[in-house]
Amino acid sequence: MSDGIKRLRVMALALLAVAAFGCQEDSGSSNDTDMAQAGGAGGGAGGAGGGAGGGGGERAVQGLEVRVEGELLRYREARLVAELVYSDGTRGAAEGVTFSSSDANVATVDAAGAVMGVHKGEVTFTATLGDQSATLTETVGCRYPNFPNAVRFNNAMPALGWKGAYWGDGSQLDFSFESFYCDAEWDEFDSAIVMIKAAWCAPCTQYAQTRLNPASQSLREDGALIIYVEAQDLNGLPADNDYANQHMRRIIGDGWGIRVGDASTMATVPSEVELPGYLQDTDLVVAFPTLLVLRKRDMKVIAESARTQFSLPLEAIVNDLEADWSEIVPMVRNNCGEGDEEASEPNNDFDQATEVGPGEYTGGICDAEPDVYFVNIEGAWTADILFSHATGDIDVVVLEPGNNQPLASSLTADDNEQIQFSGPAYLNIFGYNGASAPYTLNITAAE
Ligand SMILES: [Ca+2]
Ligand SMILES: [Ca+2]
Ligand SMILES: [Ca+2]
Repeated sequence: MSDGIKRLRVMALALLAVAAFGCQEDSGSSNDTDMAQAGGAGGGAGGAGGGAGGGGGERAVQGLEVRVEGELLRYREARLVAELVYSDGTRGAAEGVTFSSSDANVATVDAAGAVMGVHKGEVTFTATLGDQSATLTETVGCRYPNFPNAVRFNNAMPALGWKGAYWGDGSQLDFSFESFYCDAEWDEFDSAIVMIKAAWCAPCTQYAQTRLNPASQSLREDGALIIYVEAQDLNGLPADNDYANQHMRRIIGDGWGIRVGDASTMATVPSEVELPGYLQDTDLVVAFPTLLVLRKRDMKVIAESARTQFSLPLEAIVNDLEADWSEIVPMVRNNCGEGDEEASEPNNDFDQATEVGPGEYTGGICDAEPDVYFVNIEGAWTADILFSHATGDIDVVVLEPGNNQPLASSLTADDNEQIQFSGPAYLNIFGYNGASAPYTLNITAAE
């Protein structure tokens, strides 16, 4: 396992291929084509119909018919097509038809007949042309989007579920992504934030305590459901729902959000199959914590923490679910003064690390890159990073090459961070979400 602080590996991550934003619309695009063709044909036929209506032809209009093209499903588009039926049994396109829906909470329809499923239920559409009208009663269903058998960026989240999940207040529920996507009871949310964590992981505890839980009510108001997934217990073994509940209660009390354990993960579509450990085994999870943001309308993973060297800017993401979050480059407002940047720049990765021993060093996080120091001390040592949180929130971790899971971390939202470690190690100092500030690094060796 390796870290959520993949954020630090700026260079390596910049090379990650960005998944192409393929537009695999389901029924919508093919219906667009159908409509374009129907519309084209309709131009000619409509002319003929107009002639008939005008009394110039032999056929008389007998009625109007309306049908739906495509499946009526929640969050998907379908199309209403209206045709005139003539006394001789022929049909022709109807021009200038107006459409309406009996219940916009079940499905909406626009002037061109484009239907959007809103909720499961029954709805009646009416097509009107002059004194002709036709109705069609249909049922809107819900079908979870197609998904790969893994968690992948820009793909729909696998349809997982948990029986006996917990809310922060200790009450229980059966939760599934399918229900979240399909059922009106989850209407208050248009996104979900999934934090995949481990009880043994100190950065996870710090992130839950100092970042996510304090922001939970604000994120909720922005329509985001928070789901804490406890992947492993203190011994590194898969944790179940009960363990997740107990552990989260210990670290964030009754903080708002759902708590589940990865040992209790199930596949809920199409059938219920136990999938213990599914999330921690998925390739995308290379470190704890891993954060995912899911967009409800297509259940796609629109942001994930393994792609960025910085923590996900959750507020910004859940407030702009249609934006491209594939490459998150935080806005850095340089808060360094002249001469604050240390002479050892560039020092942005392991290869460029500045070797240091006990002593005091001044520097600054002045851009989006970290400052990497190689602390060359055989015994125990302490690193204190002194700065003003009001100027910029600096965090620090100990990382080793080839392992994304921090060996030690200090990720608070206060002034100053402190790390204790033993033996030679790489210290990575960085700004949280693009923060910038000058700092003093004090390294002391144990007696
Ligand atoms: Ca620097
Ligand atoms: Ca640097
Ligand atoms: Ca900090």
